[in-house]
Amino acid sequence: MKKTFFCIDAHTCGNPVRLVAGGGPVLEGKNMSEKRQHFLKEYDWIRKGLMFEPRGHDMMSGSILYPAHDPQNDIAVLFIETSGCLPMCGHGTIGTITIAIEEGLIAPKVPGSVRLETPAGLVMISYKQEGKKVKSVELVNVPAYLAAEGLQVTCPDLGELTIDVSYGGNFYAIVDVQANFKGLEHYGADQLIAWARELRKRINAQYQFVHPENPTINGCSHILWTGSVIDKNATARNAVFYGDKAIDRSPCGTGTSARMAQWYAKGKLKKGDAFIHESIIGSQFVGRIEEETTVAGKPAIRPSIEGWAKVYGYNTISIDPDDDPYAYGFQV
Ligand code: PYC
Repeated sequence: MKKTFFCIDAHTCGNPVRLVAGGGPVLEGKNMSEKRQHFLKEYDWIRKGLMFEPRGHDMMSGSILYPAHDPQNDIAVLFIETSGCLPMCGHGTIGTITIAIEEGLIAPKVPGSVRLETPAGLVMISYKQEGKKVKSVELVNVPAYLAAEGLQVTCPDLGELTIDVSYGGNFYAIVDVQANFKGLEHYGADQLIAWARELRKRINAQYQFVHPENPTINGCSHILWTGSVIDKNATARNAVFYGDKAIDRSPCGTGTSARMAQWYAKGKLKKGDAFIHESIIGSQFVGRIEEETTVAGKPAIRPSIEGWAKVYGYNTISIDPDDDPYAYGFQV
């Protein structure tokens, strides 16, 4: 049966965000982590239909808003991406909040701030507005921590690599510049994607990553390649691989959080320091360590990430399996 979704499209520093403003399913669960599980079980066809070609593309990413479960909070979000339903998405949060405020989809209790429930936990937002336009969004993320250091894994063509795995709302394998990896600027995006796909498979076959406070968050889902900055004022640059074919066009909010946690654990970044992270296309997020904390006894940080988004389209999209063999999308 044909289903129709009312979507508002934006991009955050270059990476897409498609907010489903109408047509999203009613989900069961007492928090967003449980609702995420319900969506994955019953409604994943919506994600596939709206994210993959022909309605989306390899990098497509989006969200669906739900009422908050705790009356203190303003709103709750489910992230939908080509990669699945991420527990947390930084660029998705910045885009979703920009759309939701500019389009009047939410009315925060305190103007200029939003308490957002995500599957990974509570995220505190502040945003700056000029007239109707949201100029910037800063999110204070869930606690981020370095999960493992100095792991060995063999990458096709490159050979043996030493990686760290860090959590910033998703688990990231961070590939720093080293003898067998010269830096992301030395390789093509297609090459980084092909290596990352294989590397992720090998990392997850050799090692296990489970969030100690929420076992539904598990597995190393993202590969963060590092390299030299374009803008000399930037702290670092990255190319984050996710899904099967995507490289984040934004500097990646959860990836930036994971990398800040890695630098913090190695004594390279301290509370209050700015961390200006550059993406593969040169767009920037500004990160900062807001708080030192712990996750299951491990040193952790609560990072903030600031960026901007641009709303550019209104999209009424139908998914009709009765007369469309590609209703639920495809990948080539
Ligand atoms: O910004 O956290 C992020 C993100 C994850 C995957 C793509 N973007």
